[in-house]
Amino acid sequence: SDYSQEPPRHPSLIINSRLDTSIKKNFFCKSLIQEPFNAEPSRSPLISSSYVTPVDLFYKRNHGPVPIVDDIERYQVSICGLVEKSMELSIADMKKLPKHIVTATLQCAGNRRTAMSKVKTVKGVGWDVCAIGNAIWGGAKLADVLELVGIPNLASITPLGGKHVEFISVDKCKEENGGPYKASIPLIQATTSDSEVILAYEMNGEPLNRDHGYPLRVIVPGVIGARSVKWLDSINIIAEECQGFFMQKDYKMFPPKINWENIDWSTRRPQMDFPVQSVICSLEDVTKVKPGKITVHGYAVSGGGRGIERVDVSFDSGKTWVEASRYQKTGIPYVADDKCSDKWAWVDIAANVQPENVEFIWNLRGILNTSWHRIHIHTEH
Ligand code: MTE
Ligand code: MO
Repeated sequence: SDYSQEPPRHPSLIINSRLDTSIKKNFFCKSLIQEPFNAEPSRSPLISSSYVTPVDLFYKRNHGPVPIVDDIERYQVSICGLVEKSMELSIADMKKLPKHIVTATLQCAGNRRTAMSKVKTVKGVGWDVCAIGNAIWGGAKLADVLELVGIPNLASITPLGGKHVEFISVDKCKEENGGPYKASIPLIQATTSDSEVILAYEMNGEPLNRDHGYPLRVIVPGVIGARSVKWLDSINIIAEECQGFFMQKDYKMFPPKINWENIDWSTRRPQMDFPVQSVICSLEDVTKVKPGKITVHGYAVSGGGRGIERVDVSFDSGKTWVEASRYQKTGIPYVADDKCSDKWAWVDIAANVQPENVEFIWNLRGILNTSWHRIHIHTEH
């Protein structure tokens, strides 16, 4: 694996390396870094810059070197497997299909893993609370692309529990023994008339950049980031879900009693939708303030297209609560049928509650830490 041609990145990003932090300092020169680039913005800039996360500040989660697709004229995505006739589509072909724009939050399942690790060590890249971002994605609807290969855009007649759409990437990663990163979603999720799964070539109105999947990536709104495959190489229609590492041997939610000795991966299904999440971003874990009023800001988001109903904040460890007010910036695009397109974005409408303590949801891979976000505020006199 070659990390000598990684793209430039914003200097304010916090790099979450698998390396020990003491070693990390010596790896300042980027060409010396020999591992996947994983980085997140710091808390305040994430929420204060904009409702839409700027591309530069958007977290980056890679499992290998960022691939170089430099001959865009020759780049093609093949659509094969259980289809009437396989096809190859170029970016120009994708752009001939109606452009669908969706504002969607992408969140890594490992967001807030560092805090979970403090209960008991978990395996995985450590993340603070900013492995999440909200972008305006533009591209072709996967349903429209699948129609071209004879898959009807009529989910009502597709039997449940059926086929999957597998996304295979250009990049190579260690976990797949040097093979490509891949994942799948149920075919029915891609073909319902209201499906907003897209093959995106734009992020915030600009062509995707290399870190985020240039020239083409999948966006599966409401689902953990791991299923939104970047640098798409091919789409494969398969009878059952993808057997790749990240579907079968990773991103699954186990109860706290499961450890590396007794784990049986086949007993759980791959994690898809994200549960309800909210985080305070305007303050660090320990903050000193002057006596008086204090305003806290943060984000709230839920998966599966469920929005946020209410965000409560407590200043006495959960004895009493005040309801937070919600706001969102203007300028968010609306979809054709006049329905606000922010159901996949943060600051929405949902109904489940977050678990009180991280201990209850501790799991060996350290995924889905959606526990109450607690910070310590000390008053200085
Ligand atoms: N796609 C490919 N091809 N390779 C990857 O390493 N990482 C996944 C997903 N898609 C990954 C990928 C994970 S775990 C996440 S959280 C998101 O991409 C991160 O997307 P971002 O880097 O654009 O924020
Ligand atoms: Mo992720």
